[in-house]
Amino acid sequence: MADLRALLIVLTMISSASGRFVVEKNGVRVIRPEHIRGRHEGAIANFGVPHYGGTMVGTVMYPEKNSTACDAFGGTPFKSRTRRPVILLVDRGDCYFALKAWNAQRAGAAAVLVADNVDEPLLTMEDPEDAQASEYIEKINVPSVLINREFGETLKMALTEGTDRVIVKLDWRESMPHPDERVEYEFWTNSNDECGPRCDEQMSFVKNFKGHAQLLEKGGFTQFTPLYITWRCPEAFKLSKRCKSQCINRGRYCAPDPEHDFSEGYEGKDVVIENLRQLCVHRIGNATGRPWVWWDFVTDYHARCSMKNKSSLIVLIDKAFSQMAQLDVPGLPLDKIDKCMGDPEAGVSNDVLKIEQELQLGHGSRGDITILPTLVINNVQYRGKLERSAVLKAICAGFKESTEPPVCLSGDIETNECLRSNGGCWQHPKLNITACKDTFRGRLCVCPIVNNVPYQGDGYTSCEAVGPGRCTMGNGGCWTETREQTYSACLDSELTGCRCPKGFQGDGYKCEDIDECKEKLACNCPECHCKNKWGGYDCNCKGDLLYVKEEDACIVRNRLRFGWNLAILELSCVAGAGLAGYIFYKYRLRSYMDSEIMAIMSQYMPLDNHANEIESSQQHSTAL
Ligand SMILES: *[C@@H]1O[C@H](CO)[C@@H](O)[C@H](O)[C@H]1NC(C)=O
Ligand SMILES: *[C@@H]1O[C@H](CO)[C@@H](O)[C@H](O)[C@H]1NC(C)=O
Ligand SMILES: *[C@@H]1O[C@H](CO)[C@@H](O)[C@H](O)[C@H]1NC(C)=O
Ligand SMILES: CC(=O)N[C@H]1CO[C@H](CO)[C@@H](O)[C@@H]1O
Repeated sequence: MADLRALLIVLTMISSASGRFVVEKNGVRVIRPEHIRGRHEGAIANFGVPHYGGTMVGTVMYPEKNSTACDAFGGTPFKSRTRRPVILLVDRGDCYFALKAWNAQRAGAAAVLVADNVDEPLLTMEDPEDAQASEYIEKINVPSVLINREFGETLKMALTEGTDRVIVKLDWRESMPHPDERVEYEFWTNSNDECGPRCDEQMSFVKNFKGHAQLLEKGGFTQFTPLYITWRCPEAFKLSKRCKSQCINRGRYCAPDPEHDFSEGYEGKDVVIENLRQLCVHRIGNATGRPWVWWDFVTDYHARCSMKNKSSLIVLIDKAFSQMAQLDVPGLPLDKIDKCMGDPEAGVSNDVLKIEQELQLGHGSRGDITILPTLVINNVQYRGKLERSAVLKAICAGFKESTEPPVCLSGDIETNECLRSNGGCWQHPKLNITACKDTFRGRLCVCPIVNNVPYQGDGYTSCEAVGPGRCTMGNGGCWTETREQTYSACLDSELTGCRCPKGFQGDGYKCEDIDECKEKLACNCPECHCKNKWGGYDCNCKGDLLYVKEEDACIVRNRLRFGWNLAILELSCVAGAGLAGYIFYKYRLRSYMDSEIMAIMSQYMPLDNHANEIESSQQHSTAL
């Protein structure tokens, strides 16, 4: 990105002489092999997309040839056998850092580790200011991390030993502070839009991010502040032509001439004035409870009068501004904005710009602002490309967990990592079911729950439906086949696993018909004739014999008929005996009852004729 220190034309920066620059870091933890386990640090590159708030576990690979990754590898030679993402380790040197990342990404890497080639503290890998490079820089989507030489050597050593895979976990969860439910962020920018690819990138970011920024601001989720860098004219040059053309308020607030040519087009002081105007729009908007008008104003301003149009004049800008203010940002009090801007020719300091210059100096963990544009989120400088979804991801990572606004959980900032080789995650071979989950914290490989049926597994190489209903989900991953009949290796009565049904053999994921005849499992008798069929067998007996499956033998049909007769005879005997028993029982019961009743009756009356008395007593009791 534009190094402001290099752009100086007599102007001096407000920052301290050393230009305290903070190297933003992420964790790199070695998980395997055992003997080099441990936590290290890496410096986040200022290109690509760091997975702020997330982690990535991957297999480390190191190119055998061209280990500096300065030449395209050709094809995608780096594929992990385990489907885990590949983290490509490359050496520093010979070409731009960004080119290494680009070559690695094209070769199939999901992240890049650049090993330093000298012993020194970690530094931030910048993208080059190079028209050719800008073509691929914007296409870099993988995160890049610089690690120190010693750690690089350790990894390479472990790789050459080759006994175990080298697995590391890149961790950006602590790279972005996330203390509470509001994110404060600042955008250090410049109204100058004539600095080549950098300015184009900046402008397209503002345009593309506007929607999200306003949504977050209106919902009270964020507090956004645009900030503008200004320079100071050294005392000795205050009256020089250079300072007069680049500064306002008598050398107090300056900006380098956009074309580096004082006789042509825009002058530095035009840039400062436009910066001031944009600042005042934010200040006044903020004071009236609508800080988001800044986004409208800046995009409108850019659409209507680009500094690229050399024939535009300040007058035109002013005109466009008033039009804009009336049409698109209704109610923005112009007089207040004029008052805020003050008189650029005055020999006194401007309240707004004075504060800006003070803020330019680093405070706390943030460090000085020395590159433009710079985004500062929760007082930490953002690293990575200035692109809508990458930035939104970083902002979302700045919320205390589970307080993220809905926009962070929407598909809008999905990393789309699942679109590329399914993010290295498990995928159902037939159904549209995947373990890849896109989130703003990066893609996760987690076994899904589909139609209330949970899948279990490592998410990378395997997921299996478990529990009731699992057989409805692609037959629980088990074998099934239909010919004349359907057979399945998924049993609803079991919560996991597959088992080949009777008549088949295999592991349950693949089942094959058992040839019962050949294996001599059935139909073994000398008179038997065996014929295998899918899922079973047919067995016939020679001549008039009949096959009895239970006994696996052939028997004479007559014997069977005789058997039947015997059975019928037996049955009728049993039935006859039963009937006789019943009659006998009935008779006994009746006589017993009669004698009982008579015994009771005789206690109340003298009985002459037993039979008659019973009859009358029965009538009597009926009448009662
Ligand atoms: C914007 O307004 C809020 C409160 O309304 C205030 O805390 C904040 O400092 C203001 N920002 C600027 C840049 O003036
Ligand atoms: C540049 O500004 C002039 C004057 O307003 C205008 O006529 C012209 O269309 C502009 N050109 C571009 C490319 O915007
Ligand atoms: C697969 O499922 C996802 C969501 O569940 C859906 O968006 C996508 O269109 C499906 N793809 C196919 C090929 O059915
Ligand atoms: C810079 C460099 O070493 N390039 C080499 C990359 O690998 C190919 C062969 O695979 C060589 O031909 C290049 O010289």
